[in-house]
Amino acid sequence: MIEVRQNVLKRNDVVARALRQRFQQAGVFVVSMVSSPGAGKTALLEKTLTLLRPQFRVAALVGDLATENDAERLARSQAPVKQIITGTVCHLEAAMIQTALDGWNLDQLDFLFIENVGNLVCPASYDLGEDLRLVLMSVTEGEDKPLKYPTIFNSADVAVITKIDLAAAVEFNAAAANCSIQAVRPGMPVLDVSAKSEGGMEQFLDFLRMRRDVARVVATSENTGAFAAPGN
Ligand SMILES: Nc1nc2c(ncn2[C@@H]2O[C@H](COP(=O)(O)OP(=O)(O)OP(=O)(O)O)[C@@H](O)[C@H]2O)c(=O)[nH]1
Ligand SMILES: [Mg+2]
Repeated sequence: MIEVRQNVLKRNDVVARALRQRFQQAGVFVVSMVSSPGAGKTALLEKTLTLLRPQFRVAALVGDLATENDAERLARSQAPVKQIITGTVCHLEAAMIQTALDGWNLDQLDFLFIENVGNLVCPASYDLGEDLRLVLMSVTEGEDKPLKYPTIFNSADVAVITKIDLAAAVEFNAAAANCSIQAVRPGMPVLDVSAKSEGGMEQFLDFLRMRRDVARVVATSENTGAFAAPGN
């Protein structure tokens, strides 16, 4: 049983590595989102696609066990969107991303977003070739979630606290949440957003733009020894 699982993960890593190389060659910055069901991935992503679209070429893949609901919501942003239906599988795998990208020209994209299946356990083990993994945690879930699900927080680069418009109503303790995050992953950047009120959205988008700029500079210097100018 352990051997089978190790083989599956190894196979996933091989595909993820090939994807990462492909993304880098195409110059597309790939951001994935993981969280518990209902933490606000689709709401944040719809807002993000809508606000980035005037300046950047954006697209999204979204995974769910069933329904095209999220793809339909994201398509309201006018960005290209594809739903990945996983059936009984509780996470996305690199091979699913590879298949879903069939027919898409990555050279034509600046940002590709991947919304994972809502689950705080399974997605942690599967690299999708992304540049940046965001773990979302809504103010209604309780401040101790990072302590209870450390692996997913450890697999992510940034923690995003969502639904901050509800923080006062649920007596959310931001200091305690930050303590839980830092206990599991010291130094992890934490951003606060509300897709509803748009509080924190500008800082969130600035962060994404800045990380894309940094990735481009690093990629260019690795490839040529020269530096790319930051910006669009
Ligand atoms: N008040 C408030 N509600 C929000 C916010 N973001 C999302 N919601 C609500 O939370 C619920 C779940 O949001 P979704 O965006 O569907 O969450 P999700 O993480 O994509 O859910 P799954 O894909 O099912 O895992 C919906 O009723 C949203 O309207 C927010 O910033 N503030
Ligand atoms: Mg969703």
